[in-house]
This record gives sequence, C-alpha cells and structure tokens, in this order.
Amino acid sequence: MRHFTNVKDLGDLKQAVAEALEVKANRYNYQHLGQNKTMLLIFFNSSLRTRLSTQKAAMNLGMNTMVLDITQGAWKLETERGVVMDGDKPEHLFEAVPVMGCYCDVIGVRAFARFENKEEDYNEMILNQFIQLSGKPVVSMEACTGHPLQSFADLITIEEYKSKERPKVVLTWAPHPRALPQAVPNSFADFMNETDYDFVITHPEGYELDPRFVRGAKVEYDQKKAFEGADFIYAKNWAAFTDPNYGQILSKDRNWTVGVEQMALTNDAHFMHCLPVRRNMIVTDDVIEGPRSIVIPEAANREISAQVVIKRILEGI
Ligand code: AN0
Ligand code: CP
Repeated sequence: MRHFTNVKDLGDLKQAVAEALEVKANRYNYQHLGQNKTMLLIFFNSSLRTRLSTQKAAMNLGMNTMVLDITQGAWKLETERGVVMDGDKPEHLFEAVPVMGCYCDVIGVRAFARFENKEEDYNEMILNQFIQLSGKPVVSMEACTGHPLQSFADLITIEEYKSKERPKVVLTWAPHPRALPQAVPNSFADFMNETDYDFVITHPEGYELDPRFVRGAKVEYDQKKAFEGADFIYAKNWAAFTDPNYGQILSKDRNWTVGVEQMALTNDAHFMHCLPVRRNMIVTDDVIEGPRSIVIPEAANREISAQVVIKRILEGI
C-alpha cells in the first residue's frame, strides 16, 4: 500500500479484517518493519483517539513518532497559489509539506472540511497536497470527506460482536449544537457498502449524504422504522451536504437522540459511536453506559486499524 485515503486502498476487506485480528493477537511481532523509520503525525484539528492510537500503532511496529499540531506553534500556512503573502501567514503549504517529508518515512494528516468552499473540501485539497508534495506515503487521519481509519476500526468491531452472518447495521443522524463534517458517515457508508450486511441510513430530510458514498444503501427517513430489528446502531451527527445548505445545521431535534425507547425497537442492538460524543444530544447516558454499548472496544480497535495500515505501508517501502 502506498497511501491510505479510503476503503479501496485496503483491497479485499475480509482479508484486511483477518489481518487485523492477527495483528491484534500479536501486535509486537512486526517490530523489525519500523526499525529506524519515523512516523510524522500532522494535526490541523483536535484529536484524542487518532493522536494516541496512531502513535501507539507506529510504536508497536518499532517506529519513532513525531506529532505536530500545526496550528499551534508552527507558522501559519497559506494554502492558495498566487497570493501576495503580505498578511498574517509567513509560510506556504508548498514549502512546508516537502520540508515535513524530509524528516519522516510516513506522514499522517488530519485536515477537516472547513465548510467555506464545498468544492475545495470535496476535492481534498490539503490531503492531496501532502500526497503530491511530501514524497512520502500519506495516511488520512480524517480528511474533509472521509475517516477511513475510523471506519476500518468500526468494521473490525462489528465483525467481533456480530452474532449472525448478515447483521442489520443502521447509521443514524443525531442532533449536535455545532456543524460537524460528513467524513465519518461518508466513510462508514463506504465501508458498509463493501460488505454484505443489511445497511440502512436514517436522517431527517435535508441531511442526504453525497450519493458517491451512499450508493445502493437504503435510506429511511423514519428513524423508528429504521431501528426495527437492527443489530448495530451507529450514531453520528453531520451538517447538511446538499446545496444550498452545505455545512449548515438544519435541525437540532432531540427526538433523534438515541435513547432506551429507540433501542427497544431493535434486536437488542449494540450501540456504536466514533467518539467524542455529546451525551444527551447524540445518545442518552443510559444507552452509552448500558450493556450493549461497545464504544470503548470500538475506540480500542483504532490502534489495530492504524497498525494494519501502517504495517502494509512499511511492507511496501
Ligand atoms: C469530528 C467529526 O465529527 O468529524 C471528529 C470525529 C472523529 N468531531 C467533532 O469535531 C466533535
Ligand atoms: N474518533 C476519533 O477520530 O477521535 P479523535 O477525534 O479524538 O481522534
């Protein structure tokens, strides 16, 4: 594998999950791969899980790690070409990225959608500049349109917890006070559509996701109907994708908050969320603390998804 930006980079998903389970059981067996290799993690946005789990994965593989919060302590970066740089940005991304590439063997990048320009977000401008200019393999640690390390961990978790071959998996929108990107639901749909699960997406009208990610998935506007017989409930907020409302909040309807009443409609479903989660907006205390909540093992699998991805990259360099 050269770069990791979406589900396709993993190839056969059954093989990828099998490899993940092997890595999980023997995570320190591959230390020779990362000897004298350095992983650089660049964050344009906050993170708890991605920051720690990706570093841990690299360390499991014998790598050295460096982390830079690029908006704190580094020079403020210009991203547009042709700008007369007489403002508050002393450095251009076009120099900063190749320089960062000089100091490492693999680069992880987190750069969320900015909601200023839909085309720029959906063209993954920053992630692609790292791919084009760093000269090094690039791992998406959540870019504008996807968070594949998260969705790979989600898939591993579902495979571990499913009690039937073809579970019903429901992605539900839930309310949130701030506008959040579509990266997590986009990637989740992208991965689920590659499985043979019964996959359903439910959200209020106006929250339709990019059809390139939804593809053949069922979309059900009635959350209660969608929850019937579900084996896994995957909650997430996202802001509107469709024009003219791109990046806007259209609803904060707390009837969509996942509570015990909604969960009672399911087939004793497991509750999932990528975290961080706002309690009693996205999900009630009772559900997230309940016996069917698997948010912590789901987060633990972030170390494993990252390790498989970095391992495959190291095997190719
Ligand atoms: C981010 C998001 O929704 O994309 C990161 C989730 C992993 N969440 C927040 O900004 C709260
Ligand atoms: N789920 C996830 O990516 O969490 P962080 O934003 O804390 O990294």
